Amino acid sequence: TASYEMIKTEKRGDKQNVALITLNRPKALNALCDKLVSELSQAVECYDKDESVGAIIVTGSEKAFAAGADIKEMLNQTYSKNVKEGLLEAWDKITKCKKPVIAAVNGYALGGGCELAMMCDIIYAGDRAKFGQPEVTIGTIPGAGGTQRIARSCGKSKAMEICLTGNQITALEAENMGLVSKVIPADKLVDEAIKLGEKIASHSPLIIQMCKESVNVAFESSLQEGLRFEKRAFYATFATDDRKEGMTAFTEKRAPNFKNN
Ligand code: CO8
Repeated sequence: TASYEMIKTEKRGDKQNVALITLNRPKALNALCDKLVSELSQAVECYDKDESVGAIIVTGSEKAFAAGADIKEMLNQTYSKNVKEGLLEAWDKITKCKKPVIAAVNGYALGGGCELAMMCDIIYAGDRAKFGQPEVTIGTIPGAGGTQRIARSCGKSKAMEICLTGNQITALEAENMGLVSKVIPADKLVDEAIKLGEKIASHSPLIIQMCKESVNVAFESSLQEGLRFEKRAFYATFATDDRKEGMTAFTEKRAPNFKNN
């Protein structure tokens, strides 16, 4: 197993089928420097390939999920270097994961930290979590999806207000606007996220992958195109053993035994 400096990785849950990745750069409130992001995307990629893992959780500390991209690292960056080197390009890798990724957010999720949470499939928030896109306060704008993903999940007015003011919003506000699916007492957050991961992992990983892919199409296409994609994927589940097993188990009044096939 890889050894990491800025993240911790472990398998959790009764069946050890939920991967837990903990961002661990406490001195900088998990600011997402190159090394942290590269370790994170490496861990995600690794668990994506690990057949024993059915869901992946990304979390931080009680104080900070992540306080953004590393401002000190970006300080002397130039436009031409950004273009030539593709500043912070590695971030996108996390969105390529085929398995469900759950963000368990305690404390600050600001700037790139908020964007990282939004790259995940589901966000659970601790009750004292704070979300925001403060880039404008330091003379730049969100660059890892903030302006786009908030607009899509919460609409124009909320996206504009969050991105143009840089104000932080509470976990409850984030839940009310649909950014977060559940708010949980801070000390229970990771356990609840693991339970969610276990629930997801109890289904056929193959079918879960198809389902995740289908939901994601909703953000990238017209309704008609999305519905067409969904229908094709739904039909395709009938080419799997797990679809047969799931429906057979239902009619036989027993639990399904999925084989990931
Ligand atoms: N980058 C680097 N270091 C940071 C960052 C950061 N984003 N955030 C905190 N730190 C460091 C501080 O510098 C400090 O270090 P030191 O002790 O060496 O001075 C340490 O973490 C602790 O921070 P504070 O003392 O500030 O802690 P407080 O509890 O007083 O405040 C805050 C907490 C409110 C979170 C505060 O730290 C803060 O405002 N941080 C910056 C938040 C921010 O502006 N984030 C946005 C950054 S820009 C961005 O994310 C752009 C994303 C673009 C991605 C593009 C991808 C393609």
